[in-house]
Amino acid sequence: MEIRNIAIIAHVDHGKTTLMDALLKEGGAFSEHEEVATCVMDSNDQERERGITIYAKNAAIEYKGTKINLVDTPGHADFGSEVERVLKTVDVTVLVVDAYEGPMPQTKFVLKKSLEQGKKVLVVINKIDKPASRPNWVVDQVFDLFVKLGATDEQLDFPYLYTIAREGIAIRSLDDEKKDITPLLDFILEHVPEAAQKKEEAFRMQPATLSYDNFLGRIAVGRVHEGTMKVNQQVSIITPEGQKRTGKISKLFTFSGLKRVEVKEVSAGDIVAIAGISDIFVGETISSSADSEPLPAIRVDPPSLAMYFMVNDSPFAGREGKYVTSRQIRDRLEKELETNVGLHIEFGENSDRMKVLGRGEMHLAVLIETMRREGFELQVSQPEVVLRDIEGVVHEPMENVVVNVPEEISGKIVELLSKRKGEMTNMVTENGTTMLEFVIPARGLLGVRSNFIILTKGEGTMYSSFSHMGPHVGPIEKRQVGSLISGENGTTTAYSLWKLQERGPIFINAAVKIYEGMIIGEHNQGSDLTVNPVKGKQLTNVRSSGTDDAVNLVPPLPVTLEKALEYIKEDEYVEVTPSNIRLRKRFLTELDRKRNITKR
Ligand SMILES: Nc1nc2c(ncn2[C@@H]2O[C@H](COP(=O)(O)OP(=O)(O)OP(=O)(O)O)[C@@H](O)[C@H]2O)c(=O)[nH]1
Ligand SMILES: [Mg+2]
Repeated sequence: MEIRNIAIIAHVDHGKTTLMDALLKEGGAFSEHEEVATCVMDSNDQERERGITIYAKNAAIEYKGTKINLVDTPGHADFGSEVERVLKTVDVTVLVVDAYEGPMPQTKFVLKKSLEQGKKVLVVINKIDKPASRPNWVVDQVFDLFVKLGATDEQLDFPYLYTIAREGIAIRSLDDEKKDITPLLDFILEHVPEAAQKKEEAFRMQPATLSYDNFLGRIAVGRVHEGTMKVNQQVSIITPEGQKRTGKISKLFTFSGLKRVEVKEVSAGDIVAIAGISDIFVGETISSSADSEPLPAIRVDPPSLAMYFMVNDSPFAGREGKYVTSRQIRDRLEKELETNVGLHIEFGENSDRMKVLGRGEMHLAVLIETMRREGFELQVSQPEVVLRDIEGVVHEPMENVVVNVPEEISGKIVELLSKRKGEMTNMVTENGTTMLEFVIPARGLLGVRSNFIILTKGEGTMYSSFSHMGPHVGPIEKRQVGSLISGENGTTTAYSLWKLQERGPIFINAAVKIYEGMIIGEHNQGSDLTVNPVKGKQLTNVRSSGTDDAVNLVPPLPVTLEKALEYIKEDEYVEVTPSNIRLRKRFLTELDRKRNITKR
């Protein structure tokens, strides 16, 4: 059967996974009466909860006698290198762009990667049902972006169509009848070349992503570039540098609908999954002949953010987690390294502390959350941007940021980002909404999101994506508030929290067990303050009015994992257990903190 291979790429939320739903439905991936959830490809728990795609995933449909391999990719910037890798497995990318928002930072990032790899790009303008949609304007913007990114004349001549992915509708021109998704499928058949089926040559396949299966072990997913391969065959594995080893293939799969289907043989052109090679890694070449040339290396972006994972040593250590020792944490991280390609770990000498390096806050937060759900308990330090020495000069990652906010608060946002060494590169106001573009050190963005949400009262959007490595810009002021720190062990009382809440937002409820050195809230005076949240109301303190004894507690500010990671300073830790996220000072007593002030 003829095969076509495409990847769907876009900025976060522009509708890739929803479009996959529509294609899968039309392509017969579900039986007639099957109840299908939305965004079925987002099958991981955290993907469903966060409403975003984290891992690139494969699926395949059949349309008019042709097999179409589809790869859904994540739009969030932290998972951008995943996109870059899977592009190697397809011939054409489908760039989805929101019909109102137009190109956003990650649109630029993924388009750039596609163009650099010489891919043909088809453009889908999605969400044309949005009342404020402006599809023609978006097409123009996309064209300008192609030009800016140095597209070839051939790439510039990109075909496009319009969709309402959520309703399963595609149309070639805006006044076409809105019927179904088939115009998109025909469009794909028309513009995506048949995958070359070079079956006579020696077998070569290059893993682009890895997954882990309890029964099968490590599974490599990638495209067969040439030749054919049968189960149980001996193969050579060749590293990009040309080193060789041997292995045996135990199982072979191709994709059909959402499923992996076991097959006896695979051949060139198809995207397949291979089990049996326990030490296989992304970018290596699996070949039937030891004499084969390795396929061109796949670049894996170096990590940009680091934090320490530590054994929990708070006074509450070991109470809530199932796995708490450094051995257990270490083993778990080693297992993670097998498949989490963008992750690096420096195990170091001190076995209670491991430096974990990833692609961004979300990348590391997803890992911590996964571990916590598995029963792990640990403690993590403030995330720090990874600096790099380039020709003797310290460089740091710079990000492109695009902000959309109500016009009247744009000034405040400019102030916020400028203070963090952001440079404004563009500002456009239209219909009361201001779009601001900045180039800003990634360091400056750490912790900015919660400020942004407060300033905009949730009415703005802010997206960022890696731009380049630039010379270090010097110190950046972080948060201007200090922490309210408990000076006592005990149980919080409503009365004391009520007294404390005028000093800043409180993170915890009444009747919660706390320890000395635990952070219970923010101090709005900009400095750390040790307080007593366990004090009860003194019985002798009789009120003259004698009436109202009830205290009015403001509900505590919920501390999620991401919020906690954004919040902490260099002398603070996040304590993560299956049931709680706590914030704490590194040094628990006030005396120790004073003594160690210079050691930070
Ligand atoms: N109005 C409208 N909303 C849509 C349309 N297509 C998708 N959406 C909505 O847009 C949101 C994001 O859709 P997703 O398909 O998850 O976006 P995505 O590109 O896969 O996002 P990431 O995987 O996080 O990068 C969802 O709430 C969808 O329901 C559309 O055609 N019209
Ligand atoms: Mg998605």
